[in-house]
Amino acid sequence: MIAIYPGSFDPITFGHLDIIKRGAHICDRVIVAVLRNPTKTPLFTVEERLDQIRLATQSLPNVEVDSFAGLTVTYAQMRGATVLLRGLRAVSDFEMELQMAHTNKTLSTQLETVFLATSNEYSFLSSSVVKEIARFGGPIDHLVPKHVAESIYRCYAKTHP
Ligand code: COD
Repeated sequence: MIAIYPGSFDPITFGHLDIIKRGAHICDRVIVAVLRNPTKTPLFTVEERLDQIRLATQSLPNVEVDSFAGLTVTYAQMRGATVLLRGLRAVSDFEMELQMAHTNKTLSTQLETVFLATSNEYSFLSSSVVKEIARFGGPIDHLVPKHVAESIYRCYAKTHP
């Protein structure tokens, strides 16, 4: 069973990594897929995010990291994925995630969205929260891998030296 785990991952957090590890435990292969979204202004380029995720998942042999543009279902079909992995943190995620799952189901009946509930310790964690803390010089080492934390601080040092 091949699963695709699509997202922005700007940047990858321990919450994302928890979903990837648990997904890799129940699926034969997990493809972490970074959306190339020209309408957003991310902190990191797609290439930087790919490098960050590859380094963070290098010990997981059945995890692959890739990028895509366009519809998630089209990319999933192209890669032969039958599962679309998503993480759920709180009720606030649910409405949006359910809408996305229903939309994707109308686009492809072959692809099943599978939700993994967040691990308790990451239920508050998002890429935005990490960036917000880092922007004001707070600690983020417990929220993202070390190499990601270093890149975030480097970014903010450039914009707010
Ligand atoms: N614990 C558990 N899960 C988490 C945590 C955490 N702490 N943090 C994030 N997650 C989960 C999110 O809930 C999500 O499921 C996943 O990790 C990725 O999160 P993000 O924020 O990096 O990525 P999103 O949600 O912005 O990604 C959105 C997509 C890129 C998947 C979506 O916009 C998309 O599919 N776009 C392509 C166009 C398309 O196909 N549109 C039709 C579908 S609406």
